Amino acid sequence: MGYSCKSCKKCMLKDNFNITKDKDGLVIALAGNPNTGKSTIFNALTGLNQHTGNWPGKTVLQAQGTCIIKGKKCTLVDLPGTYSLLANSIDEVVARDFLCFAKPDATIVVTDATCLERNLNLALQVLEITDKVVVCVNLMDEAERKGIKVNTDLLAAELGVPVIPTSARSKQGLDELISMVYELATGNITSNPNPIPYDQDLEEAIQELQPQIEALLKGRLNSRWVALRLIEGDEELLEGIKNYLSQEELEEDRVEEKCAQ
Ligand SMILES: Nc1nc2c(ncn2[C@@H]2O[C@H](COP(=O)(O)OP(=O)(O)O)[C@@H](O)[C@H]2O)c(=O)[nH]1
Ligand SMILES: [Mg+2]
Repeated sequence: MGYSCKSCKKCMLKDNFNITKDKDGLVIALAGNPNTGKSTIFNALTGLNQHTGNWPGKTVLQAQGTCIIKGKKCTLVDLPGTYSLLANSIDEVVARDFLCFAKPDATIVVTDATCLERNLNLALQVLEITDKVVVCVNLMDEAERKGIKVNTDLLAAELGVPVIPTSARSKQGLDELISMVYELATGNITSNPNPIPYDQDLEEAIQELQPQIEALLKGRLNSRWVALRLIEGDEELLEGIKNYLSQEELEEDRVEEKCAQ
């Protein structure tokens, strides 16, 4: 058994999520509704460099793989397909916990161009957790066949994050997708998601809770999103905070250099 520190990202990913990452590598998550083409994109990008197993302690299939983007080794994680991140099912808990606690360097939300409205529900939920998101509008070939036009520039402006159209089965748009993911993951470009406004009562409750949450979590999770979950009475999230954020991590900044691995 090698030495494992609690506070470095590499050990955190290995111990809690069974994800292997190079010290200078990037971690990219793929989220999306079922049947949007997540696995097609994952396979196209990772080829044979992938392996499957289970998420630690869960009977949910885990797929991770690696690829090189602009010379950097990237670990891609194909999250379970979900319609929401409200922890209604074990799949949703797995996807939510990974986005929230593993903090991937970027997340691709794969959507279906033929039924974008339904898919944007999940995209908006991911955007409440992290701003490092590229929305991939996949199945553009199917949309075209059905006479559906998607204005991806307008969608990007509305969401405040990059939007890339793809037809993953024929690998169209995948170069643009990974290029954008790389720029976002390395901080060369920044996104600016527009916060979703709620009713006045809810906004007032959020304003009251958010500063207290921020003082406790010190930016480790999006405090507006945590406030919303607490108002909702999400016990699962409190469990997750207890499980994944060690006291040490809550009290001091992560010191990656300390880790001997
Ligand atoms: N026409 C078309 N089919 C696609 C595209 N991307 C994926 N598919 C197909 O859609 C189905 C679901 O894809 P899959 O990658 O398994 O979706 P997942 O459930 O999100 O992982 C498969 O039959 C794919 O071949 C695309 O861009 N165009
Ligand atoms: Mg799949």
